[in-house]
Amino acid sequence: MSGLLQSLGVPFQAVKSSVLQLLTDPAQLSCVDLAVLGVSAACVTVAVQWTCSGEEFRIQKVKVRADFTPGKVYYHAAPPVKAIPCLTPFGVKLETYMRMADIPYEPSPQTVHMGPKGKIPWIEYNGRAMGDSNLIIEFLNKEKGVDLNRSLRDADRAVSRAFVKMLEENTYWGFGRCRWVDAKDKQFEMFELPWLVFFFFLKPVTKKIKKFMWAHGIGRHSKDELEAIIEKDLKALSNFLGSKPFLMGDEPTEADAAVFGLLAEILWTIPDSYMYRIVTKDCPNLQAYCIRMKERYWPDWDQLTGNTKKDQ
Ligand SMILES: N[C@@H](CCC(=O)N[C@@H](CS)C(=O)NCC(=O)O)C(=O)O
Repeated sequence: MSGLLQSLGVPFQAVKSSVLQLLTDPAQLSCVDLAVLGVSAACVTVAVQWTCSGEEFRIQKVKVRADFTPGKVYYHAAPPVKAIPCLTPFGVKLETYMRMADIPYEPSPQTVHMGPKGKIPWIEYNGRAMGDSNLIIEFLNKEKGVDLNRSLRDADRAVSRAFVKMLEENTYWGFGRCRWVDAKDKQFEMFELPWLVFFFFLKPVTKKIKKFMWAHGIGRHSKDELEAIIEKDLKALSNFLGSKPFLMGDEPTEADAAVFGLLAEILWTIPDSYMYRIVTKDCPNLQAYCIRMKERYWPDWDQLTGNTKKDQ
């Protein structure tokens, strides 16, 4: 170990003296200084690119705890911020599902670690890491003998699945653009995050979202075209919900976790967006639904969002 530190010491000294030279007397920079600065800049660029990219090589084996309690769910996503207990709709969805199904879970510490699929949320269960909210829900249904859809006929299950897929595979991208592109400069204030987290984690997400949206195809539409598509999604959801208390009827079912996950992010994290206007003004039944779900499953919402890491 000391050998490694010693061998790192030489390049570190070289970088330090070249940077000092650049800052104090750039006219006297030698060729060696220029080479050291060039190599350092290239290393930093590669490191930043690597950190911010979503390439396959970032998907790696995640470390799971060795001392787990058998049968306990260890939940990983983004920590609560001022506006919402979790910054990803899929996280709000998974937590809501576990609350609906009475499955206790232990949230991870206040840091974001991507799961086995390079995404959040994910869980650890009996020493295994598992990614993707839908696969996790299917797994927990079997493992814990849960079926929140037991009252549904096959045709209702089909409709419910179609709505969830519309929201997660289509509407979600409209939300992504509202939050990470259109409202990117408001996030710092909105989420009350420590400056470092905001600058190094949240800011680069804008670039990534644009890349993902382009690859999906939805990012190739003009702003007006995209907004018209998303408006149709939200109005379809609102029309189907109608005056029912929950998506599929009088009692909540699995789809409500996903519907609430996305609507909660729209309602509580992008207040200046057209999506917020649709949910609150054009489709007030969606807003009322969201408040109903929050009151039923998130009595600790204010406590979680009031206890963020600001100024730490
Ligand atoms: N299908 C996944 C979607 C999860 C997802 O897209 N999570 C986003 C945050 S909202 C993420 O981790 N993105 C990081 C990335 O794709 O690099 C699920 O249901 O869990």
